[in-house]
Amino acid sequence: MFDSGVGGLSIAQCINQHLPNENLLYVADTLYAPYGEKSSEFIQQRVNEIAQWFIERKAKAIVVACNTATVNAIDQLRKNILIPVIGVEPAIKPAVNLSKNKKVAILVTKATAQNPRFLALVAQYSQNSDVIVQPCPGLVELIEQDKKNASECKLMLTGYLQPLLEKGVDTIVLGCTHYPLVKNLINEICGNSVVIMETALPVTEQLQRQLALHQLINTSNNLGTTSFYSSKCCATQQALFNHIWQRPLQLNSYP
Ligand code: DGN
Repeated sequence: MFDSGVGGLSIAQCINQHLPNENLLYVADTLYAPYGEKSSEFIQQRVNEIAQWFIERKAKAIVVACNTATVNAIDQLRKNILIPVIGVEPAIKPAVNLSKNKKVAILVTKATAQNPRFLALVAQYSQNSDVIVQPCPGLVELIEQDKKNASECKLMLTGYLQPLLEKGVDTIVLGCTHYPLVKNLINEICGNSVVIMETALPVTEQLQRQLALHQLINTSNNLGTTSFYSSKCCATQQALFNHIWQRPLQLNSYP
């Protein structure tokens, strides 16, 4: 599985919990982060390169643990490789179903907000509901700099969330895998009356279904390993990974 940075770790934790026997390889493409500010062509090139690296390591499935990479590159990736590819898609449908006043917001990166595939998905659910797309430029960068508890992060998030609260939004979808890492802050700003929706569990369940369908589930009782890689492997990255994973790990250099 991979992300442009540490965002996908929010999904890795869930996969580890539900599929503890599988071996996970996690790549953070931090050297090229944030993907949210890059062109579609550039993202596709990065995704192809990382997928190739996984295939060389005999991966049996790939999780694109990044909304930006999913909307920009998953279709071409699925055409090019034979193993199952699981992407992340914001939980708009469950959010619209859950919302009492049918006012839903989706927090995304700039690249996702401009992507036609994503906008088509939004349009699909906008008929009977008010679905507001809120890009959050700068937020991924702060999380990557380990500043999720800093006052500037709260200030930035308040700036993005306040207008949504004023519009009466009662359900917010986290449409970027980095954003669950600041979920506590989002909850604090929005209060208990707003429901926050993540995608880690649906992605994990989809991976589980795909592995079962292709008879790829590891049925041994041995606990799997998780290996972490970054295209910008350095002491700061190591500290960031340790902080988010909440226990010491060994960060390796990608490729
Ligand atoms: N974690 C990525 C996502 O889900 O879109 C965001 C990455 C980025 O590079 N902006």
